[in-house]
Amino acid sequence: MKESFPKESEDGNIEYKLKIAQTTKDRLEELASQIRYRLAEKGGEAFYILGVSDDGEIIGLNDEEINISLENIRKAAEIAGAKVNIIREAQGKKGKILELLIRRSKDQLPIQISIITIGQADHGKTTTIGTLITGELDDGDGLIMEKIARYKHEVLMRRTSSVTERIMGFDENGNIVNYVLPCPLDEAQVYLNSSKLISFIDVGGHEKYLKTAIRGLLSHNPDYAMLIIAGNTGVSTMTKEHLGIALSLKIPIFIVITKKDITPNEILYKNIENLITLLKSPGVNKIPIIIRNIDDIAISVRNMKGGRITPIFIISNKSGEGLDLLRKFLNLLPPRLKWEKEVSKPFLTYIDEKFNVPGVGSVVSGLILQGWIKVNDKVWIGPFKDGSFKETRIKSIHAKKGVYVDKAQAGSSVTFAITDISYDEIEKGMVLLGQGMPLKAYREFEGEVFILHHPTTIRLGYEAVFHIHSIRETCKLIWSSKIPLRTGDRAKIRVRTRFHPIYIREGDRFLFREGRARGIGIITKLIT
Ligand SMILES: Nc1nc2c(ncn2[C@@H]2O[C@H](COP(=O)(O)OP(=O)(O)OP(=O)(O)O)[C@@H](O)[C@H]2O)c(=O)[nH]1
Ligand SMILES: [Mg+2]
Repeated sequence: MKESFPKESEDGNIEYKLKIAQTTKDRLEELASQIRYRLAEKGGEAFYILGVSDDGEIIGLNDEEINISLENIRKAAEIAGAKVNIIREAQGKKGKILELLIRRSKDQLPIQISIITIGQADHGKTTTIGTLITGELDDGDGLIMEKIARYKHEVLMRRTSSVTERIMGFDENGNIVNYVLPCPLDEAQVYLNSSKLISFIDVGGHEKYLKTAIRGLLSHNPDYAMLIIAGNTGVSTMTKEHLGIALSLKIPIFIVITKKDITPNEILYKNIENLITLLKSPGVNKIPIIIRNIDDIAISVRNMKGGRITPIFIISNKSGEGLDLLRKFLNLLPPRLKWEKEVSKPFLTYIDEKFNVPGVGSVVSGLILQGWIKVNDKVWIGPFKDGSFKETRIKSIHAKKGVYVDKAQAGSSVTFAITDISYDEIEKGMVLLGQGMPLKAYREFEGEVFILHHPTTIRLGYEAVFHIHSIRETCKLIWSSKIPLRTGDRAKIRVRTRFHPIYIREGDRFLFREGRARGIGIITKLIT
């Protein structure tokens, strides 16, 4: 093992153990409660390394010591309701080192990770998600995308236009649940049989669907972004556009290069070289690693949350080459966002889709950002044009297709059937609020902005569409600490919504766009 381990820290997600020799029942209980604590802290998974001392020294154990330690850690994990997976074996000074992943078992809520898939149209986003979740291969001519596309027009046009979520499940041993089901797309079965769920959010890469893609990025709070680049085409305008947005939202990225089967080697290498230059450039400042084996994966997953390490996978959806490493990586990828502390806050969900379901009525969906909710709870919906909110009731909660639940909490993407409101009254960007949330909408706010790109200059009176969660609202610049604003500028600004009051909080991120202009920022003050 070439890399050395950093010193163990209380809040890190790696635990070092030199060895766990013959143990008493009490010692096992103690180890089990430590595992339980680590799992609760880390969202259901933790890495353990056997054969390494507390301060990170790689010592190694002989076969007998390794076997006893492994057996003991397995027993303790079982007491804690978890399973041990061996990630890899390596050699230390005096013997073996074992790297382990301990994962909560499936009788508890699954560990959830959401990954937004970004990149230029036609580079293979939908196809890559499709081969990962079905285990089948593509024919290079749209086979897989046709299978998993959400709408008929998407199949006809060969282009994703919606924001679609698809789930891939791993069981406690790291096997892919989708592959053993009669139908790998059966979300209910995947949900019920998995210990860890990866939700892929697929967006359209065509420029025409950029605003939908931005809504996907802002309203789904993804843990990571998977940037897809076709090997034969390389980095394009929309690749840079999507990458820029993910970077400004501080979402860690990994890259999948597709179409290896139809790309001559010299073109592939040239395109990868250009990509690496882009990733290392000052504005991007990443550390790319081309993934060749399990060692590269083990190093990457331990550092993914930091956001600088950027793994690059090279695959073919047609021959299947490289997909196995990508699956292993996904199995080991840790959740990044901590939802635990949001659960105790009052309930809040931004509506990002609305439906009118015959026999059911108004149905809305969104990611629960705060709190928890149960069936029959009273909530408020709004704001309406006059800034008011209306009382409604949760009739039912849908966790994933076909799975009804009694309650749901922060971090889950769900669908609610609600009463006393018609489909036409509901708008995307409205919120559902629980007891304890202020029933107040705003027309003005202050924020700190960074201008990513503007072809000329921005002056007072400038108008652009602001995206905040699933809100999309034209706002006007009414004050700025710096006038005019140009590409690369940072400033304090005050804006006013043009048409509707909106529900916002201090600390919410916004992104604005108008033609080719882009800016990103954070709300610092709400103005009444
Ligand atoms: N030969 C080959 N073809 C691929 C591969 N991956 C995807 N394709 C093909 O590339 C085309 C585009 O794939 P999609 O998955 O629809 O691309 P997309 O990025 O989702 O495109 P948009 O939805 O428009 O943004 C399809 O015809 C796929 O069959 C691959 O690895 N090898
Ligand atoms: Mg697509």
